[in-house]
Amino acid sequence: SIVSRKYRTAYHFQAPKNWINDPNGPMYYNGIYHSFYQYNPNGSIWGDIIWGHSVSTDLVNWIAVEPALEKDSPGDILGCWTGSATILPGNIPVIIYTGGDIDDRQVQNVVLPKNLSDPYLREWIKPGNNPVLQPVGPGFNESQFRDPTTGWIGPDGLWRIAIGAEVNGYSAAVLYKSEDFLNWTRVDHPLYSSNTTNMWECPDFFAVLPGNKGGLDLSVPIPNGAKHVLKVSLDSRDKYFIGVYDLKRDAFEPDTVEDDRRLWLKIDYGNCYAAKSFFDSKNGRRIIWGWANESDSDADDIAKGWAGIYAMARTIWLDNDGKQLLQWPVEEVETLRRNEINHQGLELNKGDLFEIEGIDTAQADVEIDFELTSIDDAEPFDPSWLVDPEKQCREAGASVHGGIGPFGLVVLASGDMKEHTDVHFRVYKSEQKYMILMCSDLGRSSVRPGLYTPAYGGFFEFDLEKEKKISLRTLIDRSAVESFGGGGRLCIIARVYPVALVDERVHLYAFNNGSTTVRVPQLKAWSMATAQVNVKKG
Ligand code: DQQ
Repeated sequence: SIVSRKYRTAYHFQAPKNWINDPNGPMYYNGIYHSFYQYNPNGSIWGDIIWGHSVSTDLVNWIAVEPALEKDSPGDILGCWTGSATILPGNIPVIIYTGGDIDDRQVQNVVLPKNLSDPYLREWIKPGNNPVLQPVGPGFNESQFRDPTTGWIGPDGLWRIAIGAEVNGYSAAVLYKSEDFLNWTRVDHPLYSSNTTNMWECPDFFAVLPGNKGGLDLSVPIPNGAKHVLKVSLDSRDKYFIGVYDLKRDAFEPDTVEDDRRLWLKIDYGNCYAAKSFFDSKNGRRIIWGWANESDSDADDIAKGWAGIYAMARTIWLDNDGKQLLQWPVEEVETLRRNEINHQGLELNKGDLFEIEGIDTAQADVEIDFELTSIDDAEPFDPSWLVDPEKQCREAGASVHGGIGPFGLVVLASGDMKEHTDVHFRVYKSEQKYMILMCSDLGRSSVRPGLYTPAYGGFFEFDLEKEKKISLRTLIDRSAVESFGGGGRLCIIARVYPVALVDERVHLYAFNNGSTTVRVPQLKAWSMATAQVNVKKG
């Protein structure tokens, strides 16, 4: 239908049709990027899950090939769930994934490519060893044992993987060792565990060097000075710890852990889950993919005939101070930029709305810098806000005047302004520093009833004395609004369904509703071309 086409994204990853959820086994191998994905071949809601498969040379344009994994063995007859790819010595990729087995248990299986000379690696073979791991052992819960990580090499030359599990009521990233990726032994302690949460889904474990945008390959020994990151998925978000991988104990030790898990850092503060990263050996960077679900109803998804997209592939690295990850859309996405428009030296006074014209405002990339004319009016920051930034965003929406801010972008707005999505900042004064609240407010994103329209948000620290400009980049892609604040310190992807997108031109504005004037030294925006994302030929 027309509605389905209007909300379908033009350059965010999607399957040709039907439901997708978690990204699986992303990898770069012999010139090709592979995206596997949790896929329902029979409809646009979750179920009958197998592994869809698409290939790309640039992470932007994708060709759908046949599913890589079907549920056709006793070890995965109830579903081929999430897993990861690892490149073994001799340049042989292997996938390890969770199967829902014939006894309704969660087990881990491996598959190997049938033909290494097929550039797309279309066919995968299930060796007789499967399942290679079963949920047996003290304290295990056989329906909470899934989502193996990519393998990494330990100092003893053995492979390690971690698996999300519930053990004795704890959430754990359980640790296994193997010489050949087929025969695994459980290590007597987890990589890391915690008693504060539900089972950790989709753990991701990788190494990073502070302030270094280059990624690290886990298949080779990790250089000195590296930090490790453990990402886990829970409470509908991807949360992470930065710490050290203690080689003697063979365990992960976070630098800090807040007791209140609402304070744990997030990969994305919006609609993003089950993110998975991989090392891109072509460009020496680490890339992360996350799943952005729909936020309409099942009935809408059935009517659309598709559901689920991925956030743009993002380069991910560790900030100079080692305290948080930074992310930025892979530079390949810039190949889609068309007809650049450019404004300099704008001034936005209280109540100003500056229309950004001359580009396709339904498919755009916007980069805007904000500079404060004064910081005198910054309101005091209250640390208790940190546990629930969404509440802050809801209560201090774009229309609520503040001291400094809200200022930002209004996107996908109808001509009468009944529909609009607001991405904005507010600046608060904390003891030594400034705290910035970034929000993506969906409260007025659509006049359609029955949609999930939260105000997503998060806080990040900002040294206003040193860094003058607060930057915002927003990728607008029909039903996706993906924003990067402070150079990638805080990311928010949202899904929106404005009616205006279906039958009129949508508008884009920069705005300021704070009492302090803000300058925009630089604003650049582009139309984004439609990428070839799994388009069916003919
Ligand atoms: N999705 C998969 C599971 C995983 C969950 C099933 C996370 O393996 O735990 O589709 O979204």
